[in-house]
Amino acid sequence: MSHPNPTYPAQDVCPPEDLPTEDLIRVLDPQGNLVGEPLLDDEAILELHRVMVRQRLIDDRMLTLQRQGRIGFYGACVGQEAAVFGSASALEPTDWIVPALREAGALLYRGFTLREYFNQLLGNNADITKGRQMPCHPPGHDYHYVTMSSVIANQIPQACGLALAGKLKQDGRVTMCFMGDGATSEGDFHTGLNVATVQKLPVVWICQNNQWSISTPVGRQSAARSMAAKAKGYGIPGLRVDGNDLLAVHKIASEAAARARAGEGPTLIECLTWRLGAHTTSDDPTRYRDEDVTKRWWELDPLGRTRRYLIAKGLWSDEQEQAQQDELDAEIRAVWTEVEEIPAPPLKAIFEDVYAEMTPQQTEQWESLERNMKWSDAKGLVRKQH
Ligand SMILES: Cc1ncc(C[n+]2csc(CCOP(=O)(O)OP(=O)(O)O)c2C)c(N)n1
Ligand SMILES: [Mg+2]
Repeated sequence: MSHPNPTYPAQDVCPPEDLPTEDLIRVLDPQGNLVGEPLLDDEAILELHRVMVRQRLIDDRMLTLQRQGRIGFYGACVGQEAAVFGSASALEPTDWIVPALREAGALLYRGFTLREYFNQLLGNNADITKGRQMPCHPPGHDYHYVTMSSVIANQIPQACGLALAGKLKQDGRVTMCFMGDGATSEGDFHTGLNVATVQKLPVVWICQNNQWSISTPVGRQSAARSMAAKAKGYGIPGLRVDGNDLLAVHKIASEAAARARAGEGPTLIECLTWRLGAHTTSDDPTRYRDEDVTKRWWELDPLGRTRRYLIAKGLWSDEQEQAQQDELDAEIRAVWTEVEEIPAPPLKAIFEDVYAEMTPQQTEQWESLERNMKWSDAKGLVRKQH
């Protein structure tokens, strides 16, 4: 196969036609036929299908809004919905979720509202973090969801801390920690997996192997072709799941959560998938990868696979799908319209929530800033707030 950039030969990633067959766990084949026993009942599959479609529509809308300059930054999970929701749905609501980059949907799944999510994306005055956090990094304390950290892999040792606390308190909670394939090449990966295994912590490691770390293909950043194989060095189970198969991800993640809860220690699950979109809105994948491969991966889109299964079982139809998409899209647009009207936080908020009262230094800085803003305003230099 020809490749536009010879620095990245095609064999550094896995095209869909070369997917391994012997160690890839599936419940649904790419056509949506059952090849294993699902754990979920029909109602639960229909609900997760709705959640995945909603996430796709949110991503589509946010990507458009970013291109229109209405939000600053966005990272989508397009193509990885089965990996995110298949695993998040395997947990109890009080289990901890420690996300990597693309799992904000898991927080929405737990009840964080669209309004709260959009407020955070805008960093407006209704945003809990008052715009102090990067867009797309929602806070989820009330939902046992840790704010994602942009620093690759540093959530892995942190997850050990949560799991150790839970173990000491005997609270029966599981910690599910997400990471990308790129994160497995960081030192924190070793630190976290080693500690969790030695301490037999109740952790489920979910590695979404989307085969790219921004522009670096997986074969160029990891000598191991299988991320799950890395579990062997820690003496824990490592399982490789078709990451586009909702039913398989849910089943394997549920089994791992049950092991963790029973005190049997961590499991590493690799969800083999493909990043169908750009890394974030700051990226253009056409510059470094062969998008013909991406086109072929679209045929394995997890949403299409679940939908085909539901339709073949007589549980769903194209008409119901269209109606559901229209309804969800209308909700997304309506909430956005309301939230976009909320003004930015007052400038003084920069100095708040650090000390009970502003220090003399902060007061001085605030007065200086205020003077500067007045001067800029008089010169017509202040940008109108959204
Ligand atoms: C320690 C560190 N190094 C580099 C970066 C820049 N960076 C942000 S995302 C990313 C790639 C992450 O790849 P992966 O772990 O596979 O996750 P994916 O984006 O594919 O979901 C990199 C290198 C960072 N945020 N932190
Ligand atoms: Mg990756």
